[in-house]
Amino acid sequence: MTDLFGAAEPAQQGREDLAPGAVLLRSRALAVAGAIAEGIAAIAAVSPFRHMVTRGGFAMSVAMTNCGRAGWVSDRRGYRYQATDPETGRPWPAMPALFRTLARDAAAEAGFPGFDADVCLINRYQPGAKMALHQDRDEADFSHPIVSVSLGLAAIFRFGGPSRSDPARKIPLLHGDMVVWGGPSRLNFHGINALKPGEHPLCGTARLNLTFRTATQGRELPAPQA
Ligand code: MD6
Ligand code: FE
Repeated sequence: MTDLFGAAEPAQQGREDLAPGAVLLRSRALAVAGAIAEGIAAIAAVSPFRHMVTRGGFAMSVAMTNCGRAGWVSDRRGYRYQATDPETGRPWPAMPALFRTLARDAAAEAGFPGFDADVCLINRYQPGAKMALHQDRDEADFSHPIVSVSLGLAAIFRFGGPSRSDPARKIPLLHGDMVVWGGPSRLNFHGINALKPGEHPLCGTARLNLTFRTATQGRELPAPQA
């Protein structure tokens, strides 16, 4: 971004506590944003972005893929983690070492040492795409946090409490921002407002979001169904 005089505007840095256990790390992933985008492109070349359907049969506006030991999937049978990509019938692409290390280091900074992600869900938003208020509760063990990375266009993140009706804060998530949340905030409701159109030098018309989870530890994955 440039100001009136053409000088580069420094990206915001630093740490903000959003709630007990929930920490916003501004620009934490900025230095490796290009490498992450390359990693996503390589993953999507194997397991392409797709619009999954909900149990009710509606296509989600956000396009998704995964990497890691398992992937989050949704279809008419509901939500779950699955070791294979239902589109390809093959295992999800491996999680790049850079992804795992970034998630582990950010989690440690936020007060969750030893975070070892086995799943990375990758969300791609185009203008108008949104994520309804939800809880992340398909993981095996809520003692682990979730770590998120945002790239590309900015979006408004709504962060509420443990009940759907709790008031939600609105927080803009910008290119390179990370959020770590766990502990008392682990099951808080959250969502993303409809993406506004724009153009980003690295990501074009899109916003990308990665969420790292320890989803499968200590649990057998359901056998893939035909
Ligand atoms: C998004 N993120 O930012 C959607 N969930 O596009 C999430 O739903 C999310 O950012 C759990 C923890 C962090 C997140
Ligand atoms: Fe979520």
